[in-house]
Amino acid sequence: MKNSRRQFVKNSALLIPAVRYVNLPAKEGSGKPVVVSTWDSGVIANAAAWPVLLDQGRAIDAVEQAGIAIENDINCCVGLGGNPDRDGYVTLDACIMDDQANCGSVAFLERIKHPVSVARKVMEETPHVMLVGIGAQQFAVEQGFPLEPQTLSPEAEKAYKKWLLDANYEPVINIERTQSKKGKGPYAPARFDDGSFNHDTMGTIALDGGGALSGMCTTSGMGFKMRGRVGDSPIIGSGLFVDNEVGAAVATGQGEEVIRVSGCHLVVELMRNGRTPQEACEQAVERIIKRDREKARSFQVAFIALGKNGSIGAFAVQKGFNYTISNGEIEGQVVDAKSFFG
Ligand code: SD4
Repeated sequence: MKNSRRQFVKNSALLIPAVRYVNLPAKEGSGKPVVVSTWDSGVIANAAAWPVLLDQGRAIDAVEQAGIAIENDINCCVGLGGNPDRDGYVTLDACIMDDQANCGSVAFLERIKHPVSVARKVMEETPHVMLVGIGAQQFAVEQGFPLEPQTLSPEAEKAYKKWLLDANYEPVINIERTQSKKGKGPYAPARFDDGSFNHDTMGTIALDGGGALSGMCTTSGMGFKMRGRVGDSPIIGSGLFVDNEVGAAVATGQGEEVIRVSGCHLVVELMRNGRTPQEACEQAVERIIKRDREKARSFQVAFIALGKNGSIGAFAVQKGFNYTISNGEIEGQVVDAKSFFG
């Protein structure tokens, strides 16, 4: 019985239609590449993406490089160095989308260093958009990604042990705390002295010289979350959306609040209806706040957006969100976003 089922599954797999990943040449664009990333740690992401664009590379390759760079940074909040869930496991979410609406995503992925690249493989090598959990891990290993040890980075371990002291389940993230910035680089430290995080997501959107837009989002998600919890970051339309006729947007902050309004799709649709990227980000944030203004005082959500013509917008619920721009005139410049409160 078991065997015949296995045979059935095997045969069905053969029936999966050929991969429908589309790879058309990008249309002629403004010729001026732009890359924008969330947060000041976007300096690391942009530094990896910008040379790809300068070299007349594709936006999709640039944003993937941005994700890889930040996932490599063990001191950052994103990737395997990130905070674990409340059971002590690091679980990662990521997605990627190109100018042809090709997209791929992974969620609840464990022990794989580069979820952004696995998401790209889902996009290019399968007929699907999203793989999760053990299935995503199995796919990653089949695609040649090494299975990393299930350990915490020393900083994450410190933070987890501290959290375990009272194990308070307070899923509120991204409210920026003011602490002297002791970071080594030009950007603020991803962790505070007590081991807690500033943020745990990196989103990058880019426009290449050929006029193609692409984006990616990668995260270890909310620190000390419930096991199995997935936020907005790997959900196309919530954490990221790209429409090459209009623009691209990526989100950070309390994922549940972004999902409720399909945040990034909303930003891009507002742009389609004539709003500038700045106005679109502001209106999407206002939509979130309108639902429950009092509750909105206790969480952070922020969007960045990039228009077809290279114009940039950003807006946040709370003060403290910043983002990083590279566009040929400025390279890796960190800008403070405007916010609804404060
Ligand atoms: C999530 N949006 O998992 C992510 C968290 C985040 O900076 O953006 N942190 O909900």
